[in-house]
Amino acid sequence: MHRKIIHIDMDAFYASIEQRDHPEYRGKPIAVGGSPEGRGGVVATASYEARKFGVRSAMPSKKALELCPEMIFVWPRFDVYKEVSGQIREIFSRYTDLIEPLSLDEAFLDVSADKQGIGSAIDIATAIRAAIRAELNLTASAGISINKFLAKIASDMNKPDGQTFIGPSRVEAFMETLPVEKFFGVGKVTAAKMHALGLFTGADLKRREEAELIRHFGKAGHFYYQIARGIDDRPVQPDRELKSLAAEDTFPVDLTTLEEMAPELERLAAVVTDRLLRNEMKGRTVTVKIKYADFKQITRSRSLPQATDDPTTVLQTAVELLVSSGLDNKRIRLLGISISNFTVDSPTSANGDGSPPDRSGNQLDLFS
Ligand code: DCP
Ligand code: MG
Repeated sequence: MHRKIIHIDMDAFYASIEQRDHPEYRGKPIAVGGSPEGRGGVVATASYEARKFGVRSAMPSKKALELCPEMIFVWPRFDVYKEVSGQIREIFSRYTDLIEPLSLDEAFLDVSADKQGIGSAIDIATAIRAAIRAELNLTASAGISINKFLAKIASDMNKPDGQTFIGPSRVEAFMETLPVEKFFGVGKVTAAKMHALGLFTGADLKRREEAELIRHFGKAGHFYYQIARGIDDRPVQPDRELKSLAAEDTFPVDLTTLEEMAPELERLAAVVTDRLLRNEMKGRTVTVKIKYADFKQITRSRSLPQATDDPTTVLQTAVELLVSSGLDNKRIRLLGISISNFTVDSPTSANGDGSPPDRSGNQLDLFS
């Protein structure tokens, strides 16, 4: 028996809420986030009208304005987004007790038990999206399949306001044509390495022995071997708690000097603190992970007197930890920063509704 997994993702989440609440923004290109004049202003998300101009999440607002001169910039209202997030979760809970939120606007649902006796996962997804539209005046997209990996990919295939079903009989053919870039956990460096090995699609991966994939990719090799066959047994975990947020990067060429490493740490610090900010979390412990050219790996941690979400503080701590690890004659192939020991702004949890916070970008989750 296959499981029935749904991945739901709201369409242009922050922007759709702003358009719903401000009729004058409807049908217009809007960007939620920092203004183009403000220092460090970036777009959190853009309405679909704005995306036609090429505007994307995380783009500097200045660039967004260049691409789309009539853009309306809207200051985010996180309290409202959290409230809506709680409302969509309440809708999910009518259809299943197994809900794993990934961020404010995204969750996995295991609907195998079919709480309402609706009959099919496709119909359950349709009902959930209809309820979101009717009650909240917002649209969501859904992916329906036999596991998390496929459901997540499917929810993106018919966006906005659509859903895609990848049934058991289609799984094998679907995985064979899927480009390796779409595989969870495959970043730019891994993709380049796969291409160099002649691995471009799921079919290419499937032709290799598991031992070979593990030799090239370590523990991840096992995951790639399984997923190329459409196998992903990770359960939908309703109350897994987030212990740390991490970002790391493997470099195409080993780094040897602090001058080369500092900009990388700066970028990693920006990524993790951005995630903290998005979840309204702060952490007290900064950990630096260092992997050397010979694959030996160390971590160095320091706890700060106060929890922080400040990129400069995180960067400074990370640089100090890196320097104190000793850089003489070292060749470094990977650097990572993680933040742990969280305090949460709101009294209950990061999302203000008792639900766990965003871990969508937490790559460490996958292979641990
Ligand atoms: N977000 C952010 N910064 C990013 C990416 C996203 O602040 N770099 C926020 C704003 C989004 C929300 O998270 O509205 C959800 O992210 P999604 O990636 O699901 O993007 P959207 O829901 O906005 O659009 P889509 O229709 O593509 O899902
Ligand atoms: Mg979304």
